[in-house]
Amino acid sequence: TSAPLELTLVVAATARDMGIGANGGLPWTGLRKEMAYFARVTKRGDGNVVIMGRKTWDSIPPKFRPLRGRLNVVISRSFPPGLPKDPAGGPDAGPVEASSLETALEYLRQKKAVESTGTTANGGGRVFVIGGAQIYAAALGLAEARRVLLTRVMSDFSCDTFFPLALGSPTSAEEAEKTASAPKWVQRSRAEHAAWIGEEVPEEVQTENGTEYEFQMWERVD
Ligand code: FOL
Repeated sequence: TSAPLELTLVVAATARDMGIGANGGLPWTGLRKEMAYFARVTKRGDGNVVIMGRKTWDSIPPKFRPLRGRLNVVISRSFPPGLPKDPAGGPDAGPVEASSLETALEYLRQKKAVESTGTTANGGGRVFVIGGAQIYAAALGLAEARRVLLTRVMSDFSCDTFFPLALGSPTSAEEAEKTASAPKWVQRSRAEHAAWIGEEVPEEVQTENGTEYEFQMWERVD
């Protein structure tokens, strides 16, 4: 009876092995413009949501959390089971505490349903999954996961946490065999990417503090 909730994963990962984290934080420091892109894209529009795991929440500097201008949903198995409660407080209240990704999505679906009756605002925006590895894996197992905004970091960094999907790495025949039935992901053009995020996407490789990276958008086709 309502449009299915769409999930967009947002991630920065090393090109070689999809590394996303080290020692509880990001593998790199000082990619300030990259982080600014993350903030702009997840904020643009009204009523956007960021879903993250508890370890990712802990990794965000306290002065930046909850991430401003977005409804923050944090997932931990140690939160009470069942439908999460609305957060107390104003527009930057939160976070919403959910015991699983599924209950988080159920909460957002209800919020959307309520919103469409005109009873309240919020919940009608884009839903971004911002990590970490366990939450990305759970999201990628759902039909709702439609898109990945990937920042491909060309430099190598030592990582202990990895994005659980290879995007844009050459696929061997054996790999192709075992992934034949898996969802197919395709990279969208720079123009399609720009249209979706609502801002220009630079064509050239970005460099900050000697680290090269590139902004990409991937979509699932099935
Ligand atoms: N996706 C991308 N593209 N880059 C990332 O760095 C990234 N990081 C996470 C998830 N997806 C990502 C998870 N880690 C903040 C800190 C860590 C973090 C996510 C967000 C954070 O403090 N964000 C602030 C911006 C602060 C600033 O401007 O420096 C925010 O308001 O979003």
